[in-house]
Amino acid sequence: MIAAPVRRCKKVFPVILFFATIVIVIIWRLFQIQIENEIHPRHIFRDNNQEEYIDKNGIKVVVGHYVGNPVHKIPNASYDMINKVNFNPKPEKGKNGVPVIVEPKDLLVMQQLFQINRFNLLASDQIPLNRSLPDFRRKKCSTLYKDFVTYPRTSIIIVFHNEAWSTLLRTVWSVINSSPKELVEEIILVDDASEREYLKKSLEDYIQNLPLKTRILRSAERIGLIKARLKGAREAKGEVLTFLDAHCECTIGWLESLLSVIKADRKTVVCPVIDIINDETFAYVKSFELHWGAFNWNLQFRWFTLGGREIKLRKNDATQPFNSPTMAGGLFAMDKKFFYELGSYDEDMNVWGGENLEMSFRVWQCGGKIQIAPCSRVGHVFRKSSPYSFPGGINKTLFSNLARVALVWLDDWGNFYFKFNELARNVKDAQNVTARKELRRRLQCKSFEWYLDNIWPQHFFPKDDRFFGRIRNVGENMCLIKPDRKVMSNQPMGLAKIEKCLVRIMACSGYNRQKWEYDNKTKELRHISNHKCLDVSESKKFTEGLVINDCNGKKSQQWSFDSVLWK
Ligand SMILES: [Mn+2]
Repeated sequence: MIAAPVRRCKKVFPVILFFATIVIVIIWRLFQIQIENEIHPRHIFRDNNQEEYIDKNGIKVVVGHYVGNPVHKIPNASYDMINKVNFNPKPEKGKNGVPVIVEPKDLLVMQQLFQINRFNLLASDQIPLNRSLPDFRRKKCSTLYKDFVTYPRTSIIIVFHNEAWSTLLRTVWSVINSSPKELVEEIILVDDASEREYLKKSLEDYIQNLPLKTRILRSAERIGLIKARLKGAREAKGEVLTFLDAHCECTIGWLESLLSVIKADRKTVVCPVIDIINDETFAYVKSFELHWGAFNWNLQFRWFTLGGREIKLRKNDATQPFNSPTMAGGLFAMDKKFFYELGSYDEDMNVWGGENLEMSFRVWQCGGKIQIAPCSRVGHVFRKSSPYSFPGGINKTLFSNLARVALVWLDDWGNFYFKFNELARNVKDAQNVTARKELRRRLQCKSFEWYLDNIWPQHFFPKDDRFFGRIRNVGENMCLIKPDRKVMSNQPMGLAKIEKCLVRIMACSGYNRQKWEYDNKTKELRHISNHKCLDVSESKKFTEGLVINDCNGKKSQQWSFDSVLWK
């Protein structure tokens, strides 16, 4: 009598087990997707005359520039308002990086003050200069660098222009609090013609009594970030130059980790992982780790998911520094002699913009390396909008800088860039790059083709033996268009479309499931694994009318490849 239920149970059990497994797999997958979304935020370029890249959380991705709004451009701000220091710290505010919550009665003042620096100045002014911060490093990081006293000493160079008192000095105090004093030769503040009263004598007096030797270099005229950094570098006594933005907070271990890389190889330029200081709450937020710096073919700096080789290396030891094709440019350390051997900065570049790419290409092509040290974490206030004044006009200045990068370092791909970027093309002939080309020749730097093939082979780039152009549907006379949406790896993903034929630059990944073969005779585009043909959907109301069908030889399945000269 007992046998029957047991038998039934025996039958049912595998079924239950099967469904349970499926449920577990689904949950695990959803969890993974969530993690992936966390570490691969989407980056969007703001093109309303901004020079900033912002991810889907509204976080600024580019660092290395500073605020500089003249009084008359700040709405409702009086001279007194912007020149007054309202720093009034309360011990508990912002402790351990927690967000500051502003009381309702202060909201109006908060909004007013926000305009000055485009971050929550009221919140910043409530946080002590030496607040504690979370340690987001991997556990192993704290066991490394025991021999730090043998590392080269550094000068820390911070360029500022009209920076707020509390953010500037919290940057300085975070250096003091989180760096071994044996490693800091000095802190150099370079004032790029600030107008604020409190940044004059008061600042001078304040820095006299700091535990680390700190001095200020002043520029009477606005010289821009590049020339201001050069001014700081010239005066620096340390063996290593470490550049920081003026609204950063360094965390424990940040400096040892950077300097150990330079000790091991003086030709490596090393960057910290850049965490996020929220511009509204001043919360210290952990940022993604699995990104490296790169660029797109408009020569805009971008973060991309790490290359496969780097991911594999990180599986063995996630505390090891990893290569990065380019750097964001705001925060990095570099051997001082190497900085000059390699031609410091292009002094004919103005203000800022493109100098990080110029230096990145130069470093890689001329025998150095760029790395990110994951045990070094520095927070940076990312703003949603920049009140940045751009002497000389953004278009002329930024695109002249980028044209210089392309002319000196990009070889054939420089022509590719100019072909698709009119603003840079317009200012190209006005550039005299003789001295920089001579530098490249003297240093016997490698070609840009070498850089593309070796440093960032995952990137899409045209080459003489590769097709570059439009893929046109013969039946419809429309072209295959990449999806606009970018998810996960910052590469286009989603439904492809057919649209009117324009030249577009396409990116691709290289996975097998994305591979198609083209039949020159039948003009069919066949999928490698399922052998079906790319076809245009019959209902043409559907703008995203691409389907795959059994191959039938109809015109809607015929595609022609129209080459476009890329250089
Ligand atoms: Mn900044």
